[in-house]
Amino acid sequence: SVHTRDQVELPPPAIDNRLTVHTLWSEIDRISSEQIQAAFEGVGGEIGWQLFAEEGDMRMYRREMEVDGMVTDPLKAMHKVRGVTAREMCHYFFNPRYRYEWETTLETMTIVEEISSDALVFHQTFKRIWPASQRDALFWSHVRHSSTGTYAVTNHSTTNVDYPSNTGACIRLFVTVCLACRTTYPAGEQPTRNNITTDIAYCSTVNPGGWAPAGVLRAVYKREYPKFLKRFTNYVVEQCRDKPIAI
Ligand code: 16C
Repeated sequence: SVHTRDQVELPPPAIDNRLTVHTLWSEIDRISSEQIQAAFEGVGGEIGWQLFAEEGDMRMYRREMEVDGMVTDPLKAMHKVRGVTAREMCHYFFNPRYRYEWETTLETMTIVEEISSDALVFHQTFKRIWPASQRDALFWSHVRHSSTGTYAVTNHSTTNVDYPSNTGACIRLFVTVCLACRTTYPAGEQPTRNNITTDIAYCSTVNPGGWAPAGVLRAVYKREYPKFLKRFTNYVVEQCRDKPIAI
């Protein structure tokens, strides 16, 4: 059939009208714009990004930062993947149907609200990191095609009366994540799986929300962020291999 890969569920090329009338719209629009704008900005200059992982085309940088004694090191990763498009990357990152297949830190995921085809609210619980308490997060997630040809997913913590924080076993953490992607192919050619390259910028800031030992936390993210980005990008390449290209 023509809908071999649920074409209707790919990230839409324009913002869904149902999102622009939602109470979260102004926040979602502002934070997504800021994140996408900053995503491809370089890691040179004075802000002090330190390279901590490098493998093939993947580079990961962090800045050491503490807020109220808690490690909140911002992370920035750059990667290059061949054979898949920016839109496909964002489709697999945004759509909850695939999340358990690539996200290894997850214990549970609940869709709290379906705002529109391009915005959802999630509650997630994560695997516990010994000796800290288990964490959960509540965040909106928005996928968009921006004017510069970039596709991006932005995730940012929010609140919901039905999901109060710090009432059960979990401590609520706070997250701002942006996966921004753009695809290039040789001028004058049609895009195919053999000639496209997608540049990826992944930025993440996690505030643990309560006590967690700094050394353990830094050791965990140094291991987990590279693992995530390699696993996720390999997953998308595998998923797309025999499917028609979605630009
Ligand atoms: O962006 C990613 N995933 C998205 C979809 O799930 C979404 C998720 C954001 C949450 C990121 C916070 C993850 C905290 C995990 C804590 C448990 C880790 C268990 C490790 C296994 C034993 O945007 C991909 C996210 C990749 C996350 C890498 C791990 C980062 C650790 C950061 C430090 C967490 C502090 C926890 C305090 C105990």
